[in-house]
Amino acid sequence: MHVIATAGHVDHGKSTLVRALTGMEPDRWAEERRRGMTIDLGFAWTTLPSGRQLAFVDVPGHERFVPNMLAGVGPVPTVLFVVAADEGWMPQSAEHLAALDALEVRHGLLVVTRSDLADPAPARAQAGKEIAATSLGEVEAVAVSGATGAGLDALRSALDRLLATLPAPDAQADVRLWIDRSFTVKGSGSVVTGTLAAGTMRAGDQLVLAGTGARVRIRGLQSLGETVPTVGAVARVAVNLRGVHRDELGRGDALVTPGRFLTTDRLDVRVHGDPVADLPREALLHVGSAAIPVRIRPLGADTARLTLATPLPLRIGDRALLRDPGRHHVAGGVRVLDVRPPPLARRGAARARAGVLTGMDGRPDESGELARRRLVRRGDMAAMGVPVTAVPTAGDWLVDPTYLAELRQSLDRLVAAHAAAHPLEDGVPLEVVRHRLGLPDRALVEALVAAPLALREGRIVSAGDRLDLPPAIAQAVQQLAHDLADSPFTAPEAGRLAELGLGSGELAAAVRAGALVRVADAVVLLPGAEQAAAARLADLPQPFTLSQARQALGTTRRVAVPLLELLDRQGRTARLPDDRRTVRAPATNTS
Ligand SMILES: Nc1nc2c(ncn2[C@@H]2O[C@H](COP(=O)(O)OP(=O)(O)OP(=O)(O)O)[C@@H](O)[C@H]2O)c(=O)[nH]1
Ligand SMILES: [Mg+2]
Repeated sequence: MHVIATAGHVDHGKSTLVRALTGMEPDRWAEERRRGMTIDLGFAWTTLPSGRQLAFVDVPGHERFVPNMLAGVGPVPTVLFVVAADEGWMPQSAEHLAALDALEVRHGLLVVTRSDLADPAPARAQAGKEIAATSLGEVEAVAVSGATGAGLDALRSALDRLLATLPAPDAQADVRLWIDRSFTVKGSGSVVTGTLAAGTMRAGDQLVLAGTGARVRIRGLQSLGETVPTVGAVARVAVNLRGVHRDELGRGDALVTPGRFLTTDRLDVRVHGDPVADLPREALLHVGSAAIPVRIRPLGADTARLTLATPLPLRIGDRALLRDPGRHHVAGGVRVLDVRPPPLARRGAARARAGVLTGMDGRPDESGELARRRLVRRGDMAAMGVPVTAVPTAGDWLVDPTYLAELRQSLDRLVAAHAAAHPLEDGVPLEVVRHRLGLPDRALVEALVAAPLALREGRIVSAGDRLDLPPAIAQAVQQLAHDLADSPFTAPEAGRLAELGLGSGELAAAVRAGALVRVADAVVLLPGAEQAAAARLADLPQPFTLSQARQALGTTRRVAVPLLELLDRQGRTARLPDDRRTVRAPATNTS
């Protein structure tokens, strides 16, 4: 199925056209029919000659009802732009088009209606020119008469051609259904409707009502009047909900996949349109079916911080528009750059933030986001709209590699300073380190501990200091140290380990005690090997290949491959997209 929204000035024949195409009545209210004017959104659907189903969201053209119009087009990426032959381009033609442009709607058709009343050519020429200057670009135009039916077949064919060009929606996407209607059905309870732009909904699914965070369950689904078990985007859907009262539901709220969206009342955005300095301090933010009062704080020439009166489930890259309701003016299109921006409390923070925003374009950027945040939960990153490929350092914490290297250095210093200040204590308590490093989770501190540091009974110790190893193992390790004296990266082969009596249990004990470093399952080196390797690699021309690294370290692939991966994880080296690497931080404690 596809969904298309109408747009255009009042009385230009939008509803008449939808009626003629579908045989359904888009003006649902008695008052609308009495006044001959659309007030609120109307819904109708038809099957095109190709067999494609097409649903219409019919919007009002009167200037008083522009908010309703925006709730209709907000979630719908395709438009049927209507201009009457006998009136031509009018104020709400321009306002509707500005809104579509602000929302960056890219797909549509121009329909010149009422062409039985006047030559459609002038209206078509002007509207075509106006539309071509927007995100819609050049669109196909069809002249019709809703009164005589002339041109309707050509319009149906044009609609088929348009739908054939639309990008396929992502059926796996997280669901965010902006609610445009809610009502109660006797015996069934609460029902909401909306346009599903991406993803799939299934009866029985749990969703979250973004406004309250309440969990709700889909009791039943309808699409185009039929009860169905699942609906895939793009589609009109009616959702019968369990566990929620009608009063809690309304236009502008959204049903979202649990855990996959953050609601936010603070956004950093790029504004396309009026210069940011000329924007009013307060405006309405229209996004999806929502219209929320916002305060605007200019940051850069085209960036601003918005504070929303009500939080919304938004993601990086979302498009919205700012409207000055008093002036009937679309002030600008908005692209969301950040849904968890930092506070701007300190002097100079706003200017610094403007500088950061200059480099952001609303496209999800995993490494940039990680570098800016330094530390972020994987789930939060995904919920912000950034697909995650990085591997968590601990738990679900993602850590920026540069920051990770800094943390390791701080930890080294901290442990050394503590040992100097408290010579009789056995290492630093984990919690003290967590606090000093300002980390939110002990698991992160544990992940920082690498040889020659080790974790022992809740404290971080410098493993070289004390080896609580059974003498046999300690002796075997001594032998290994001797073996490795001249070529520290030629890890002992299985045969040599067996010879020394170092089975998997003994190796584990030695690793635990910090007497050995585990690089891979059966690959062990002496403490300090990572620092030493990083130091050697730093002498290579940067970046270097695996084979160059292997030669510099004087070892085999068996050791070099996992050792480099370990260095990557420790933030000592960074892997480039072409698989070459660079050394990141100056190696410390070179042994
Ligand atoms: N002669 C003629 N009249 C038309 C045609 N299309 C619409 N009309 C008339 O124009 C008037 C407005 O039509 P609507 O379809 O309600 O216009 P609309 O764009 O839906 O108006 P709003 O929803 O209020 O913005 C009605 O009286 C229609 O009968 C047409 O093709 N030819
Ligand atoms: Mg109408």
